[in-house]
Amino acid sequence: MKLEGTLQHIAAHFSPVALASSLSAEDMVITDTIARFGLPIEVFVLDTGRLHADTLSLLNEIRTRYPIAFNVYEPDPRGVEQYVAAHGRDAFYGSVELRKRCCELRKVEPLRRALAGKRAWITGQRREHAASRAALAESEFDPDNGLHKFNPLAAWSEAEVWQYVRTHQVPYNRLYDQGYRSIGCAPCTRPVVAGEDPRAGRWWWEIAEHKECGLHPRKRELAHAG
Ligand code: ADX
Ligand code: SF4
Repeated sequence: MKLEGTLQHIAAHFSPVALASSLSAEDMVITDTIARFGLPIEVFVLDTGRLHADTLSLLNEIRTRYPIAFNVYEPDPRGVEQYVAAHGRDAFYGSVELRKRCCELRKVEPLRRALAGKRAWITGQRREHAASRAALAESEFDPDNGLHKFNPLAAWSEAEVWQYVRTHQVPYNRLYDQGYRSIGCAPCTRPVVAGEDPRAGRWWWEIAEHKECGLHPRKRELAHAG
């Protein structure tokens, strides 16, 4: 089924439903389809307070380009204040535990607020992104947040994403032109070199098996955390 058909089906059967957008090229493809077909799917962005300036300027750009509401969720300022006072703003470089606490504070808790009252959510994850996503389903139940989760681009290749971006002249994050292939928070993302996994630039100082932020926990990771 074409992307618009899949999204139409999701909107018809799982409303209220929302797209979680990190403004990645994948999320922009889904956003563009939602806007072109006028689909009743909300789009929200988790502004962690540590996003790149290019990501924030893309958010401004798409607000004028697309006639849809972009809801922005921010972390609880008191939680951030406490973390920074106790550990330092960039304490995530110090240990996996402090990195996960930062992600919990700046992404996972705001995600819970964004998903409150929803029947389903949509992400731009793809199987090719990383080994931890190789078995990603297009439709799954998200037991952590207690609702359905759709990954409509699960089977798409990177080339297909960029083909769509070019065909529909979709605005994209300029960091991709500088060698980034997966974009998260500024201090935790760097460009990758040819032959590296697309997400190798995320939390590059950690070993691969820790590299999920908690928005999309995998069984292997849950077992690890236990
Ligand atoms: S993650 O490890 O940060 O979750 P990635 O950057 O590969 O992974 O993003 C995968 C999907 O998670 C995105 O397509 C989007 O649906 C969601 N996502 C990630 N970061 C954000 C964010 N800051 N705001 C909203 N959604 C996000
Ligand atoms: Fe914090 Fe880095 Fe996680 Fe962003 S990606 S929430 S800065 S640890």
